[in-house]
This record gives sequence, structure tokens and C-alpha cells, in this order.
Amino acid sequence: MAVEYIVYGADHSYYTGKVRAYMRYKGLNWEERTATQEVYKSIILPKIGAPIVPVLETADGEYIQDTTDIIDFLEPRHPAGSVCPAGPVQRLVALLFELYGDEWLVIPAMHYRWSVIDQQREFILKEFGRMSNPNGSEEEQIAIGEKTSKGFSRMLPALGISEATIPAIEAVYLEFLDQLDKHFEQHNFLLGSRPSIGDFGFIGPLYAHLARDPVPKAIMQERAPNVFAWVERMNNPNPLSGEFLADDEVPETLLPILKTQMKDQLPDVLDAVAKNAAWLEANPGGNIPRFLGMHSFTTGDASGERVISSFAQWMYQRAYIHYQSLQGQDREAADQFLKAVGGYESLSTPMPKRLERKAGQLELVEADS
Ligand SMILES: N[C@@H](CCC(=O)N[C@@H](CS)C(=O)NCC(=O)O)C(=O)O
Repeated sequence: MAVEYIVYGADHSYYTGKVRAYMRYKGLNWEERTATQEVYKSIILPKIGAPIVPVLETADGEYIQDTTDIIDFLEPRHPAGSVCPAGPVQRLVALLFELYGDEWLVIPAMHYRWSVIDQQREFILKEFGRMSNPNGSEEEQIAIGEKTSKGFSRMLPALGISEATIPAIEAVYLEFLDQLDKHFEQHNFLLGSRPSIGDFGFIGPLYAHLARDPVPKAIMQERAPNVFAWVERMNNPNPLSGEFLADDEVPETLLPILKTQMKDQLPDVLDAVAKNAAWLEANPGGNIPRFLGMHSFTTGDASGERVISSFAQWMYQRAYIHYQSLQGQDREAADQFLKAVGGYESLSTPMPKRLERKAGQLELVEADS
């Protein structure tokens, strides 16, 4: 093929937005192709084994799914403009924010797409329809959009989005927008003038859903113009430009966001870690199912029930392993930082089993030392 990489995905796809922004920042020789029904049938299902996007295809005929695996694969091949800060505290923050964007901001993103569907129905269904059948008529696209979007709209209860939690989900999101807006008043990206893996985690939800679907787009444009400008920067980057802040500095403006993450997301993730360990005790050597039942969770001042996502551990353990590897002054700096954002106890909680991904699945690789 003429290009070095192809990404199969869609404009309205959360995780495609993450990889797209990354490919552009790295200035790679690539192109994006829509994951049409035909692409699902002839490429994604046979190569990946599951109907999921985005998928990276290399010129050598390798296929990689999961944005984190894709970025891990590309970073060493294209080391210029590393998106992973070398500073120990900045790296910890970048990994935590990737976890937050990938696994927690999905709550407001899916809420603002599907709970308000009546106000943006045509737009959303057409997006889904256009992806499956780009050459179909508008009517055909809407009809197919109805069908292919159902699996996503049905996810709301599993994500903990209910009448009881919606007011808090909105309040927490609006507060997050305000906090991030203040941050981007002063900085181009989360940790300086270069985007990090944390920025790529955030752009998934903050572009595809929250800056593009008509209802949340209007909210972001009006309430958080600096966040909207960051979305545009992420999508039109100056390849390989910028630097992380000197001296491992983490701007004060990010602390309130991390505090919310530590308070709301970390208990959810730590419970998934415990449930995964219990499952593996009971099923030695097995592949953990994607979902392990439901558990209670908190967002802002509301509580509800949501699914226990075994995958969340795999994302979290990247930050955990990094933190646990730190020694001496680096460890002290990270400890002090975590104490300031209310995350010290969580990151100090032992992880009895670590997980490894295997073609769309998870499996145990080693016990914690
Ligand atoms: N963690 C994965 C998630 C990918 C993902 O969930 N993609 C969505 C579209 S944005 C999808 O295809 N979902 C179908 C499914 O989960 O069955 C990644 O980073 O790539």
C-alpha cells in the first residue's frame, strides 16, 4: 500500500478520535478509512475477532486493536515527539488522565449523546448510517443507523446513567469543563506545549461526542471556549512540536480534575481489580470476561449501579506499575503529589493479580510481588 498505516474507524467514534489526533501529531504517513459494514466483514472480524474500532493496519499486514496497544506499538517505531513525559510525576498524571478519558469520561459522553437523543436524533443516526453504508440514500442511512446504534444506546444503564444519576453526571461534567477551561486559558495542552498520552485520552470523548454532537457541542462552545479551542488544536496539530513543562511541573489547574478522578473513578477501578483477582482465584488460567456483574459507584453527590469493567484494571495498572517502580526522590515527589490530590491510598493498594490483553481478551500474567 502507498501509505505506511491505515486506521479503520469513524468520525463519531470515541476511540478513533484518540488515534486520529495521535497519528496527526506524530506526522505519520497514514490514512483513515471508514469502517463500513464491508470493512467489518472483510477486515475487522477476521483479523481482530470482534466488531470493534479503531483498528490499525500496517504496511506489513499487521492488525492492532485498542488505542493503547496502537500507541504502544507506534511510539518506539516513531520516537520523535514522544507523547509520554519522562518526568515521573508528569508521566503518572498523563497515564491517570488516559485512564480517566478512556474509561470514565465515557459516562458524560454517552449521556450527552443518548439521553438527549430526541434533540439530535437525525444527526446521530445519520452518522451511524453513513459509517455503515456511505453510498446509501439518506433514508437508508437513517434506517441502518437505527439498527447499528442500538447496541450503544442500550449501554446507558450499564454505564450507570439513570434518572437518579443524570443530574450529578451533568453537574460533574460542567464543573470539569470549567476547570479544564481555566487550564487551557494558560496552556496549550495538559502538561505544556506538547500533547501527552493524557491529552489523547481526553480527546476521545471531548471530540467525538462532546464537541461534535449538537447538544453537548453547544454547551462546550458557550461554556468552555478554551476547551473547544484545545479540541481544534488536537485535531490540527503542528506535528512533533512543543515540549512538556520543565522540572516535572504539573500545573495547579489540573489538581481539581485529578481530585475528582481519585474520588469518583478510583474506587470503581479498585473494586474491579479486586473482582478480577477473585475471578482468577476461582478460574485459574482463565480469560476474564469483559464484564463481571454490577457494583455501586459514585459520581458527584449521586450513587448508582454500573457494570464492573475488568478492562479498567488493564488501563489503571499502567499508572500503578509506573508509580510502584519509582524510587528515592522520584517516589517522594509522586507520594507528595498523590497525597495532595487524594490518590495516595488508592495507588498504594496492592494489586494481587496483573492482567495482560490477548486479542480482545484479558488474561493473568503475574502475581504482584
Ligand atoms: N479500549 C478500546 C475501546 C474501543 C471501543 O470500545 N470502540 C468502540 C467504538 S468507539 C466500539 O467499537 N465498540 C464496540 C464494542 O465495544 O463492542 C480502545 O481504546 O480502542
